[in-house]
Amino acid sequence: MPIHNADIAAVFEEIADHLEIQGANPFRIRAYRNAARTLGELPQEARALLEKGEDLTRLPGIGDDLAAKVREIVDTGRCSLLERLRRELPPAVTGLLQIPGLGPKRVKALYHDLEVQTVEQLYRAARDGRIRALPGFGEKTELNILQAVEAHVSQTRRFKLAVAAQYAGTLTAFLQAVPGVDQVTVAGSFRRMRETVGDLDILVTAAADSPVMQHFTAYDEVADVLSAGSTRASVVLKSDLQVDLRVVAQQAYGAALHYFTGSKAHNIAIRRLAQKLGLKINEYGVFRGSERIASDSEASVYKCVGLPYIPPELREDRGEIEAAREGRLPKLVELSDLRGDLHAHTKATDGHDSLREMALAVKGLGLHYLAITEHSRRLTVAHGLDPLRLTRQCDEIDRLNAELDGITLLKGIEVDILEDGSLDLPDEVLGRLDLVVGAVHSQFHLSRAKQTERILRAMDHPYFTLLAHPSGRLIEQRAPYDVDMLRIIRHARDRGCFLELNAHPDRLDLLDSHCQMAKEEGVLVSVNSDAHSSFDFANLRYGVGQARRGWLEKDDVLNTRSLAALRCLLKRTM
Ligand code: DGT
Ligand code: CA
Ligand code: CA
Repeated sequence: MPIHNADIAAVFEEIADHLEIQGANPFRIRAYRNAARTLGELPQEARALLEKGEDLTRLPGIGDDLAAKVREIVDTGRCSLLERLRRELPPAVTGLLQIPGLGPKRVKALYHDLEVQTVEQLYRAARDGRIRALPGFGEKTELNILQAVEAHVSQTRRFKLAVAAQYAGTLTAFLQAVPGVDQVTVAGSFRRMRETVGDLDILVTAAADSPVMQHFTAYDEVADVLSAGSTRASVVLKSDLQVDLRVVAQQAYGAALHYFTGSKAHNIAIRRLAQKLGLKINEYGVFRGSERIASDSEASVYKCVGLPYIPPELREDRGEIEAAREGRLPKLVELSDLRGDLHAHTKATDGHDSLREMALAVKGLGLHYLAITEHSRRLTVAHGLDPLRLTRQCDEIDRLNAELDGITLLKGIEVDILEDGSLDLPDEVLGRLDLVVGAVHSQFHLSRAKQTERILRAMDHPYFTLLAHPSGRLIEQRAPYDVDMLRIIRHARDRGCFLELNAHPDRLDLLDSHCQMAKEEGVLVSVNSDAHSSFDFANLRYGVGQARRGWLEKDDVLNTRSLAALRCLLKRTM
């Protein structure tokens, strides 16, 4: 069974949970959590890196011991440390840590004193009033636990796009190899590049006698078969990700692809259009009476309702149908339009690779420039730069630029925006750089008025160029901070600044709706990797996906500009 990064990350998280309940050394616990994060965020499969003979200790937070564990998991599908820990404490117990309000101490007490091992047992113990009697719990805690469990079970899990992409990649390759299979396409929210997906919807065209269904339900990673017929099946993978499979005839491929790509709201709007024209539309085709007038391609389906082809990322019933009808559909930006990247870190701070390694990685992708933007001194956890270390890095960049061909490093900084809107480094230091990326890394809970004012004041600095991850949200982890994004975008326009669309799969920030807002206000957006290692540039494709969902065209994106044009734009006009 192929091991994915998310599987390895899950092993490390579970080890950390066990250690936490045991009360182990906090540094050791953190090492596992960090390693889980590194693997979870890694765009390339660790399995593939090992096959290529890459040294995993080059990854952030992975030392010899953890690299050996990764190899053990990839090679054997098992981890002996985790198996030992599971013998000491049943694995479901660590799952209790997922319940808000339950830390390791409480989980340990619940297990030892009440023999609570699962969420269901926890629920019963709370309902029966057995928890309040435990030392350090009480009636109020018991009630909180009861409510937290109820909220927890009703929550449906969604997967980040980049994580789903790993499962989709191996599964589609597997299906593609089944005899008689022709096309394999992942449709649904995945194809629309939504930041998270609820499940995968896979469409297959195959010869009538192809054993694709049998192969699908017998796939190694399947944990549970929910349903299986001759043309459709649903399974749940061991990762908990559900996959719906549809097998269709080649001549109905376009209609089926359109139907299963969605969104549902878009489909309903298209169907309404068809009805007005006296047509019927479903997953098998477009029909006039009993005659099928279109079905083989998506374009043929759109043509029947008088529309040009609409790219999947736009299909959310957010004005794309009107735009298509009026010939105003955007020509969406593509990954190959990017000329450079304006946000990256090196091992001078919390990155993992050297300036040279980062430059060569970017050059290898066909990009022409890369801005090095380390954290500033305030961010001590990231070992942020003070003026002296920044100056030294600038000298090193000059030396490298003189030496390297075909790639230019730009001098930048990701400077902290302090609570009053001042910047974490003096103007004369910032003035020597090619660009200044400003970021909020603290005080996320200010009022809307204060948070907005803070960012506006930061943009007033003469050298401020680009606002990093403008909403501050972390997908499914941290809500955006409360700001008036329209005011920020308008201020950026007035001050000649730009907004970042951070391509990190946990961020994808600017949000798609704000991309549209920036475009309408005439503010350019920079799709940046925020790379902390040379592997991370692969995330740019998710940033471009989000930009496309935000209707952005090549001209709306700052880093599609040539280096010369970029330099002009970075020179503040005021
Ligand atoms: P997800 O999985 O929650 O991230 O979102 P989707 O969009 O992938 O939704 P899903 O998996 O429930 O269904 C896949 C596609 O199938 C959906 O985008 C459109 C189509 N579809 C599902 N249910 C309906 C329906 O009731 N009517 C129509 N017209 N289309 C539907
Ligand atoms: Ca889906
Ligand atoms: Ca589905």
